[in-house]
Amino acid sequence: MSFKMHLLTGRTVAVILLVLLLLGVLYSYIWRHYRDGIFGQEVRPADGSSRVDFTIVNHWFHLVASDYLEYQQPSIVQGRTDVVTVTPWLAPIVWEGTYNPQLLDSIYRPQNISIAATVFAVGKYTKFLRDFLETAEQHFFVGFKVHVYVFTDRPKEVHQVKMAAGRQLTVVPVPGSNRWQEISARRMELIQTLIEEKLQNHMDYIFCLDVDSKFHGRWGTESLGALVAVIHPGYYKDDRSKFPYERRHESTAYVAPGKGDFYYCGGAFGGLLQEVHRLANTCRTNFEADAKKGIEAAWQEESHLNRYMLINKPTKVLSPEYLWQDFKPRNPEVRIIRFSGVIKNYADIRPNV
Ligand code: 5GW
Ligand code: MN
Repeated sequence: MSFKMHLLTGRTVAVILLVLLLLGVLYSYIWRHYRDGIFGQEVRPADGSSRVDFTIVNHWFHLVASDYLEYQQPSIVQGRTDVVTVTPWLAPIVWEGTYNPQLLDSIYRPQNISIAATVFAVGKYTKFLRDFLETAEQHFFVGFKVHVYVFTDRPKEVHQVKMAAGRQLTVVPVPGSNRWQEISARRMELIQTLIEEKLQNHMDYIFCLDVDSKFHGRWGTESLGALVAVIHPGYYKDDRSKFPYERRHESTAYVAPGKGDFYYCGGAFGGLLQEVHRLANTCRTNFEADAKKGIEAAWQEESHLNRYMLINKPTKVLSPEYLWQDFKPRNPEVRIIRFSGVIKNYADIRPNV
């Protein structure tokens, strides 16, 4: 009896020791990551001095500027007065003249950030790819690591575009469809799975863009944020009662009268991977819940996006400079058009539904 007890105790002690050892390994592993993530990794000057210049932390919380860059003094009393440059929840609204591109690039370049972009070209929409891709080379995060993902049912029609070093393109084959509802619903789902299966741990930011558009001016580091939305060019001077939100209670995209900040466009949004993943997942779930009840929101995923952004406030808002429409004359407060939807012949490109 006592011998048996002794044996049991011995084995128990061994198990406890093993568990403690495993916990120790786990603890030090977690702690190392936690410490680097929270307190950062100290970076000392190359001259061997003991001075700590800065610490690399989770990059989106900490902006490190170069000591050597000279730039114009920012003013605290003068700036643009013809437009609003901050939301009531204190997110910047990005307009030309509110930021210094050289300063921003010098902050983000050492962080070696990478940006994914998704674009869908299903059916005849492949004809927009060439201009989209070529102008992206000229204006979209020039000098940064960019990975463009083209989702298409016609991979053979993807134009070979010469891309600069550090930039690449991946074609993802998807089934074709004649129903816009299906293409639209799948967009969010494909973005979600792309983040889960391909981008997690490889990319920092993602932007999801319409293909029927071209870049005309810089779209760069000034657009970075956790959750980024673009103001729709068609409604930015309108009263919220005129916004084309989904107005039926039965829809999960419903926005009540008297609510709403801005009307955002479905043709461009982005942010940190984690944030866009959450957005895509939420919009897709709601889209599917609506579909089960036979409801299609007024402007499909754009309606769901607007509902999402009403509750989950974007941390950065891009002005209509970031998605204009070619058929619209440029308004004076829009000093530069950076990205714009081309004029399209609907009968020519859209499937007959
Ligand atoms: C769009 C409308 C009706 C039927 C089909 C489509 C469609 C959209 C399509 O056949 N193929 C396709 O790739 N799309 C993708 O969805 C494109 O990336 C397109 O830019 C995006 C949104 O559709 P748009 O650009 O026609 O919508 P608007 O509101 O910008 O005119
Ligand atoms: Mn479009």
